[in-house]
Amino acid sequence: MLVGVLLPDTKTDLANPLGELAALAEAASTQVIDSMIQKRTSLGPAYALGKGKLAEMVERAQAAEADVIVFDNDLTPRQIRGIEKAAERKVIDRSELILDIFASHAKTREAQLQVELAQLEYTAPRLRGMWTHLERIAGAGGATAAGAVGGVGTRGPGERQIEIDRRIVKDRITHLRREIAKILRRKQREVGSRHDQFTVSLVGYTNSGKTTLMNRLTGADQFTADQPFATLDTKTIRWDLGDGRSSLLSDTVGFVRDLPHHLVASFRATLEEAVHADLLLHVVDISSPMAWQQIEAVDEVLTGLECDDIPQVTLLNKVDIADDASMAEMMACHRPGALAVSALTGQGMDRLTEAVIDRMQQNSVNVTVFLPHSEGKLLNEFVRLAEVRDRRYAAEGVELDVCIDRAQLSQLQGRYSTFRVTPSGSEPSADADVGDPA
Ligand SMILES: Nc1nc2c(ncn2[C@@H]2O[C@H](COP(=O)(O)OP(=O)(O)OP(=O)(O)O)[C@@H](O)[C@H]2O)c(=O)[nH]1
Ligand SMILES: [Mg+2]
Repeated sequence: MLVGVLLPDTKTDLANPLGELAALAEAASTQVIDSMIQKRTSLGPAYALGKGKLAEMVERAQAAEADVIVFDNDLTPRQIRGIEKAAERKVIDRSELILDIFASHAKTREAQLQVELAQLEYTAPRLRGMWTHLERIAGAGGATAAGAVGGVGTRGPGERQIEIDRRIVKDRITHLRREIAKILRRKQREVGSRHDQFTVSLVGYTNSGKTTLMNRLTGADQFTADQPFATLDTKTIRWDLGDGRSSLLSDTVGFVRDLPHHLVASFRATLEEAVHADLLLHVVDISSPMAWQQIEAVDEVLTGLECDDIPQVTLLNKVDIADDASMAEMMACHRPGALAVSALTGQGMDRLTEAVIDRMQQNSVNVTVFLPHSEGKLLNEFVRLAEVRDRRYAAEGVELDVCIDRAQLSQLQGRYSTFRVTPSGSEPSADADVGDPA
């Protein structure tokens, strides 16, 4: 059973306020049998809902034989406890539901570790609540958890159990943080090693069509589905832009409004590609009546990740099924350079490729290239296309410090595989002899 408290600042679709929650619940393999909403100015401290609505909810949950009640809001341990007691049913909040989907969709070790950390961090502060709850239930008739006699409301077995659990959770969190830090360092090295290539990252609200677009552009065959959080890992694939030019294209985990912040923090390694991209393609599902709010939710997460200053092209995806033309017009007005596309039909792909090449051309890099002496033709190309700032001759070849636009560097790399590129200012290669240009 779904329950939503509509607060004045809740950014939901008023025509279908629990639509997104229902999709999330389905992705968590539950079946929705009833739903209700209440408008309030704030969440009640004890039950979130008002007394009358709470009674109605309990009655409906019992009549429908709901196993679990899912709130669209994030609740405090006290609220969860209060509602569980009143309804005699398990209650979970929005963040727990999202964490649950992530946990069930996580396939790689990286994703699994990250979800586990986010789950433990979200649960840890709630442990006391959980145990006092169990202890109270036990005290009401059943045996106590450890079979021991509880003190007069203090330091009962539940209390001791909380301490043990806290320590276990704390140790596990420390271990997970260490493992994830290792993954992050590996990722940073990996992403750093691509400094000479133009990198584009798909970002956007979950289910907006990022993976479908990646498949369309690169010919990949990544899993797509009409459900939230189908993708939880980052995949980076070479994208052929024509004329020998190419860039790297990354697809990553989607965002949702009010994403639990522990989750974003733990998925930092997965988002590494996006954070260091030269260009972000912000994929928007323009057929959704919530497109505008979804853009804002994505921008918010990007700001939190400190990548709001990376150049962005907004892609108004799913134009093939968008029936509200005024929405697309409004978007195009507020997001200059926005392109209408359809990952499904292929509409707008040419203009998208052009826009990316345009960006590449505006983006020069300072690099050092090492050319074997046999590549006289390539040397001429660099002299013609790049600004050569220094050259050093060595026994095997010549080293050039150049400023060149990414598109051209990418094209040369596509045509000649024989030269080495390093960022300017890094260690010069051992055999390069600094001397006068001949
Ligand atoms: N009609 C239409 N459907 C699309 C288009 N692009 C994607 N879809 C559908 O939208 C659904 C979601 O697509 P995905 O590519 O999985 O979306 P995503 O952004 O990768 O989603 P997550 O990985 O779950 O965050 C799928 O059912 C796609 O077939 C489009 O241009 N038009
Ligand atoms: Mg996807």
